[in-house]
Amino acid sequence: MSLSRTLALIGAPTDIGAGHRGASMGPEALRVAGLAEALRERGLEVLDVGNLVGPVNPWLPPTDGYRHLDEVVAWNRAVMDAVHAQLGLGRLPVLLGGDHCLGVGSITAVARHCRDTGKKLRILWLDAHADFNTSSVTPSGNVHGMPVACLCGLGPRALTHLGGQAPAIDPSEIRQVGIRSVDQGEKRLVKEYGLDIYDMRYIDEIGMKRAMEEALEGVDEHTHLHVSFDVDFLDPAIAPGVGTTVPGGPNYREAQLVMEMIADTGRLGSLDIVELNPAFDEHNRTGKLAVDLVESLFGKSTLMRD
Ligand code: 4U7
Ligand code: MN
Ligand code: MN
Ligand code: MN
Repeated sequence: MSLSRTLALIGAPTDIGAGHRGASMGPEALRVAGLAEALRERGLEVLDVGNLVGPVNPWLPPTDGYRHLDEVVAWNRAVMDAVHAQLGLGRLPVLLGGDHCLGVGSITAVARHCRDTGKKLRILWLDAHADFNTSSVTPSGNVHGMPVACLCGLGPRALTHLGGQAPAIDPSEIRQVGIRSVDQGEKRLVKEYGLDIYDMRYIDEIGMKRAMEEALEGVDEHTHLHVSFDVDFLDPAIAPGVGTTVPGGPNYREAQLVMEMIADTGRLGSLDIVELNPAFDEHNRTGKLAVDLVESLFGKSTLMRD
């Protein structure tokens, strides 16, 4: 990533795919925590393009295995169009979620951009969850538990074909890091689709450094690296401000190392920051931590290499 590249912050204030209300306040919490200022401090040009608009959350039970599918699709269309437009302008889009269902729109746009520009796509999915549920196996009907499946062509047509063609991505383009909660039916599906998962057990055994080296293997100058950062990736002891905490996540130093190693590749091309839920936070502590980590993602902690 060259430092002259302009970042475009795109707010998507919605919790339409989540199981708890409040991720809709995520974009503002990141702004209040000083995201734009911190990145400008790093010498980056940062443009906050404001918030997208979409339907309100009707907060209804699932129909046919999905909650709020029409509204989820509407938000994802808006996200896909905004992300694709910013990529076309040569900017690095930073999606401020919002819940993780928005990963469908964001990554569909990034995948299309990669096809248009002949880049190789590599997605790093930092999350406690695999987000590979379908309407038939989901325990909740919440679409934030389904975006990876949708991107791989498994899900409702309106989401799998959001960008016109399906699947938007191939499972071989994604690496999931930090996973420690996968539902019963979901487990079978991730195996069937051959997802490359660096779960916490594996990270405990080989260490974060080696896990990240493996996850980043093959990333080169032709690669567009997309990071989908679900804040519940982090251990709840340091990041309580999310709707779906799972104990046993990366600690502060491990999370920093993840961001630093991604920064070192120089290939970061787009970013989602999702699932931050200020309703569960303590004085925006988790928002501030997310900003701190995103600073490292853009090279802050590589002191010895500047
Ligand atoms: B997130 C869950 F059942 N798997 O599908 C589901 F545990 O984007 C949680 O990773 C999904 O935060 C979490 O509802 C979605 C549940
Ligand atoms: Mn997620
Ligand atoms: Mn998650
Ligand atoms: Mn969550």
